[in-house]
Amino acid sequence: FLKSQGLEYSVTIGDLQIYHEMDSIAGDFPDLASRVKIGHSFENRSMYVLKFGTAEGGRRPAVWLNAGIHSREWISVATAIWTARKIASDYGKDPTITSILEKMDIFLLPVANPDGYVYTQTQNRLWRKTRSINPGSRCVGTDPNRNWNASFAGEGASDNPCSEIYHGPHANSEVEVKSVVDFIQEHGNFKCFIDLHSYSQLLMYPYGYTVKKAPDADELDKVARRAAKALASLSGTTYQVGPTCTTVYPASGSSVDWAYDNGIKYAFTFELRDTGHYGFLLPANQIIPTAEETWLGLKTIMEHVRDN
Ligand code: ING
Ligand code: ZN
Repeated sequence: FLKSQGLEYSVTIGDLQIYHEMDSIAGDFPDLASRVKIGHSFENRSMYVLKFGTAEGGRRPAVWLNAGIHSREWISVATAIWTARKIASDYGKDPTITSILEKMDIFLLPVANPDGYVYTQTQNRLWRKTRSINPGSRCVGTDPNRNWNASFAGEGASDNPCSEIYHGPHANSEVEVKSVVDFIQEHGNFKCFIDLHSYSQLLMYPYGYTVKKAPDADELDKVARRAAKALASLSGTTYQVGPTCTTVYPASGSSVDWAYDNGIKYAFTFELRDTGHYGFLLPANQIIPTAEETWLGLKTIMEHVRDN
């Protein structure tokens, strides 16, 4: 997928090349990684997560890494799949990720919106939403980051199916969202939920649906600032840190607000590179640099989760 030093984005061969890379990681690290099907998309594509874990059975405390919920944000998907191989190959070598995996499992969903992702590669590079049909409208798709059961249909979401931030007919109407919700609830021991988006270089925590301060805002702010500092240490990329609502804009029905309100305290959103020069069309030669710096931020957060 990330060809010769990552100088190209994937060209889709068949349907989702990235699923082959997930298989390949699971095959290369059979004692650590496995590919798990958590459901399917509206157009019936499989939804796969990579599970990283060192314990036999049981439900260890777990981290959910989510990417590609908005299909045009390709750097999110690319960063996620790079991160997957990094986790697997650094286990047993890098003491930080090794100690994280001695206590916790990591579940990584690189393509949370597979139909949209394929559509951006074949029809419309800037498609954001799912590809579900809206009865009574010619417009297609729901914003999967407005569809979660967290102040659903509140501020910063639209009831117009033609809007880029259409919340959908009801919470969890999108099968892609419902699949993640069911998996996380069934598991019952997630401590951390991180959603990767682009672009703007922001690191945010709840809430998006209200300007009210989250009960854990002070702790989350401290962790996020430490993570942003670690991220910047690699090559100077600066991130702004704060609650979603006031750092970017009000938005209801988001994944991280749902996670937070359902007991997953460490809920963060990264808005990856850049700040708008290339925007969603970030050149491929920035994939590896983005993934490498983001990894330092992710590790900082997961270390904190490990110790708390
Ligand atoms: N930004 C996010 C969006 O869904 C966001 C911002 C983050 C909203 C977290 C709510 C919660 O609009 C992008 N670029 O998608
Ligand atoms: Zn997004």
